[in-house]
Amino acid sequence: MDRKRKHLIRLGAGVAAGLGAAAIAWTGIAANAEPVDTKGDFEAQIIGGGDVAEGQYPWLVGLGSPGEGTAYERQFCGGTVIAEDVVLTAAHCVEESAAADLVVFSGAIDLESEDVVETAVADLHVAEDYNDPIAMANDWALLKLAEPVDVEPIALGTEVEEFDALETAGWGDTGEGFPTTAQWVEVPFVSDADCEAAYPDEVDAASMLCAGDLENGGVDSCQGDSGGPIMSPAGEDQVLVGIVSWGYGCAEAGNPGVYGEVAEFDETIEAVLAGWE
Ligand code: 4AZ
Repeated sequence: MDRKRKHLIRLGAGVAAGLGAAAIAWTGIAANAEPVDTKGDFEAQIIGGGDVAEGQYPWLVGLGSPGEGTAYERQFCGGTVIAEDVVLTAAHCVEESAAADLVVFSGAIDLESEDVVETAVADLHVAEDYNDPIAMANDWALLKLAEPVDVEPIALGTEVEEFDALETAGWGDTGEGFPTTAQWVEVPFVSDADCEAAYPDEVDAASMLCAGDLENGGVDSCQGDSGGPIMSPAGEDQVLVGIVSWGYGCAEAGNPGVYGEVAEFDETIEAVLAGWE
């Protein structure tokens, strides 16, 4: 429970001010705090998933605070390695931070493992149009690392596409607390029209995409997964399609997860990267 409080404080302090829909996301799972169990076989993980295998998503990293304690104790968001010394995360994870307030954890899916590599952040770029035209629009930020990490980067999605299902992963709330080993889950793709119907006036379809089981709930990203990846399905080359951003509760039927849509800002990201070279 301590850990949950820590996350709420950390994220709440950064972003609570006046963000309407988004603020509701940080209240945790469902209002009743019961796991959503519509199929009778619910196993709480990310929400509804399972352990990430070592090497499954090499680019998945944790974002945390520098200082004492294990990576597990300091992690508060996810991130994705998109170049050997660049991590893409959510603007709402870092907008109140300076680079010196941030570290990146790579190299192990278990944040209590001795193999975790901690890397300092040298520079930070928050999307200039974050929260424009509406709250949580363009929810992305880039971290320039103080040194490269030994991690395979993932390519950015460059085309706005429809999918059947996507995969998301992170160390966020499973419904039964925060796991030390990253979790992943397959989430059905939700069309812009269905997402706008779920969250009237709160979806910027240009910079957000949605995923979740609208009918049944049960699978989702959740608090602590923010900033981490949502990816096209495994098999061929995976692509980073989105960034965990917000939602009402987690894994509730009718309330899909909302993600920053990478294909909308991939060119702006490339321009920032070019400026950092
Ligand atoms: C959060 O608070 C959060 N169900 C992340 C994802 C979702 C909700 C909340 C989507 O970081």
